[in-house]
Amino acid sequence: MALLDILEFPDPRLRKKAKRVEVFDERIKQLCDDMVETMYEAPGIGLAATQINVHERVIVVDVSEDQSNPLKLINPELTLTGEKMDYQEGCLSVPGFYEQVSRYDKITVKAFNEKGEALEFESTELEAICIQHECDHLDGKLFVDYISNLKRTRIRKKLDKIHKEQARQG
Ligand code: GNR
Ligand code: NI
Repeated sequence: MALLDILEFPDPRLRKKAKRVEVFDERIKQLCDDMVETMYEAPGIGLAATQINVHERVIVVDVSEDQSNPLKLINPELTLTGEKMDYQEGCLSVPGFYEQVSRYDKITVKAFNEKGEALEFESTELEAICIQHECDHLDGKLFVDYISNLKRTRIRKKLDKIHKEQARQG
């Protein structure tokens, strides 16, 4: 297993659209395992491959308290149902900033597991929010795209400054 570096906004690589996984092999299993380890270490409740600079349609999610049951979803496709609800979101790629985002509270998920087996299930509440957030990453979208230009610019400037300081310190 390995811990992977997480890209941070406004890194342009976070804007790339991920490609579908075509081959379910040992490499994909290893990628899923490394992503789960990286998510738990962060800690976060989800991670998309885009965030670790792998532009393939793979996400991992675990909203449980005890970090015992990671969902590994490949080529996920969502059907949005239910009603929209506001929730204060954060993102490992936008560290330290939290804003209200409106998402559907119920979704149907079609995906493949790391063995290439088809899955279909319903998801609600925080898990549904997280899966929508992760699927956005695969299309190059971030939660800050849903907030005002003013707020997004402020966040970008603050993170730019932090990144410059980090670069100076090495
Ligand atoms: O850890 C995370 N918490 C979170 C909280 C509210 C809505 C979405 C998330 S996902 C985030 C981890 C992350 O950045 N995944 O891409
Ligand atoms: Ni995120």
